[in-house]
Amino acid sequence: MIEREYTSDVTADRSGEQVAVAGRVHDVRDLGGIVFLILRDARGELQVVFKEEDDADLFERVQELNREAVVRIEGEVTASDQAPGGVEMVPDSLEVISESTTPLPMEVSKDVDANLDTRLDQRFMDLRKPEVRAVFSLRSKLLAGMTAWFDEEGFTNVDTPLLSQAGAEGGADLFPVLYYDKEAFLSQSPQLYKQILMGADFDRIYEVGKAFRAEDFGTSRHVSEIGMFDVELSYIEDHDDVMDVQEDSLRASIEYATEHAQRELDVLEVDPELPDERFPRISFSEARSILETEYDHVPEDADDLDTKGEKLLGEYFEEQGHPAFFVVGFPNEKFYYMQDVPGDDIASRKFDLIYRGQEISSGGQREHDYERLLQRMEEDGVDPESFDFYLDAFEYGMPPHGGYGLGIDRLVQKVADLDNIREAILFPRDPERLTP
Ligand code: AMO
Repeated sequence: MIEREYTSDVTADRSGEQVAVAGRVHDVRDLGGIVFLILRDARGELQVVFKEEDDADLFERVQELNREAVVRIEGEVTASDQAPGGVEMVPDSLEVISESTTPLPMEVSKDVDANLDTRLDQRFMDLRKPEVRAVFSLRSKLLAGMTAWFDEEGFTNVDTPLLSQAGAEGGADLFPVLYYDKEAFLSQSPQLYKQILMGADFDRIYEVGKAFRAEDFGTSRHVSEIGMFDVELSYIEDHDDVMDVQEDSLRASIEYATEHAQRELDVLEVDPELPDERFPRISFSEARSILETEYDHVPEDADDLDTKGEKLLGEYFEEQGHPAFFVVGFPNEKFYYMQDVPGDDIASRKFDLIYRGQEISSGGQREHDYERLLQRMEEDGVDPESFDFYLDAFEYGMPPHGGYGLGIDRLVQKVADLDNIREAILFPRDPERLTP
């Protein structure tokens, strides 16, 4: 490894010590006879002061540097009241590791705003901004906290195929791919495989994977390649058991992030801490009636909540101190695999989790009865013959089970309080974007 310290470790109390730092030339300010170089590395910035009278050769070389060049500087730590963070460095040597061309395709400075398209076009440069990269360290910690919870609770981490012959949830949103001489599809959900694994006695599983949806939405909450945290568990009493898992794991994830990503949360100026009370669980009809009586809003589709409806309900519960809540029992649930129990006082055992005014996860109890599943498929116009590989797992005995899919990108978007889901994805894919 190249010998260096992070700028965040170069503190005023180390005044007088010799250190080496490496990173980018964030800025060079020439004040005539004195040049301030701001060096930026992965963890912060450090001011390095070059004086003509101290070393004319170094002074000349620093003036030739372009912003964003990669350098390594050795020198002495000096406490200084005028310097940012009360510390600066007086250099002994300057090594240019990699030059940068000028002009830059976009500014890395926090004070210069670029629109989202420009930022995504120049993503490598955009990601050099600490506040942009912070989103991804936060994302990493949220996932670490969540997977740690599932490992602790005895769930097995699985991988299901991304290439398949048939889609899990119907045809329209599938991306076809050429698979040798046949047509195959990118996975839109690991749904069918999660359930097959329940039929294979995996008991409790989770998968951190990808889902692909050829949806033609140009919204701030839809993308075509989705980060998905999928969960499935057996021997549940009903959908409430699944919601418990969803809530507890989300709490663990956010708690872990507040413990291990405090710096990132500070940079992003957000505080995702959840209240101690359990998330409210309201029925679909209660949700509709709150919208109608409190906001005079009636979503167009009688069987669903629209984006505006989710947002308004979010405001309603936020005011009562609940950033997250479940809506349970969607009528005419379109997925054949969801359980619809005759005589239930709710329409279906499907739930959505709404967090900060946006659906971030969806799941429920599944139909585990082979005959009823066949019937549901036929009612929905799904040809059971194309799903033999799935149905076989039911024919020979299937425990009651349920699960959910949590949209990781939406979770990160909401925790980091980002306007657009694309900001929560390193290289987002949408109908208009396939590069970089
Ligand atoms: P669903 O289709 O509701 O359910 O998806 C689950 C979650 O995935 C996220 N999501 C998306 N995020 C960004 N862009 C999209 N285009 C997009 N589509 C979905 C959302 C959503 O809540 N098989 C079921 C899950 C289950 O029941 O286990 C499913 O995929 O956060």
